[in-house]
Amino acid sequence: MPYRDGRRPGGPQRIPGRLMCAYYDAGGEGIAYHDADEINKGSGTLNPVDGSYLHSFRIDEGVDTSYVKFRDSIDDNEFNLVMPEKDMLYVGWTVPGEWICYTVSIEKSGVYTVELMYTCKEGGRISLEADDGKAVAFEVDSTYDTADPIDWRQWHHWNKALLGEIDLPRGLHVLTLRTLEKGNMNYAYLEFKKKT
Ligand SMILES: [Ca+2]
Ligand SMILES: [Ca+2]
Repeated sequence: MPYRDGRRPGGPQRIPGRLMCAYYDAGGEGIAYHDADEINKGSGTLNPVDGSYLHSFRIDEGVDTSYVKFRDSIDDNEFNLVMPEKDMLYVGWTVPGEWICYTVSIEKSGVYTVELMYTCKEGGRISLEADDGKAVAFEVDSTYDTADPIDWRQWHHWNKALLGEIDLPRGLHVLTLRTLEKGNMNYAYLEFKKKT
């Protein structure tokens, strides 16, 4: 799947389907997102400023973004529960109280299952809400593995899990993803499937 240029969002993401978490809306702090600080701790900080697309992705924004690295057993490690896709962008450095907006085009009203491709160092809790509707909270299971001797890699144990269900309205809406508890999670994508 080709990645759109997140700096110029190419229109709403579609539901059912995969919602790429790094492709949040334009508009900046307080409008499209709230982040704990103004720095992107991935692009331009952890990842060097070298002009490459993945290293400079949304470099001037507060949301912290990085990408799946298939080298040195960073993200291609033996502790993954589900292997992520190489170079897949994700939102990391998540802190409780942060939120991110996504304009979505929803094909049909109804109940959708929600899966998350993620890492989670210590368990956590997130929520989703459409427009100013009722937020639905989801528990996120920890991917911490005591067998991994490298402490920083606890942020790189990927999993894809069914979080639960959400009732969504048809048409164009704004979904808000909130980090409620604990943080220390990386969000690659949410996957929505219509329940029949
Ligand atoms: Ca930040
Ligand atoms: Ca953050």
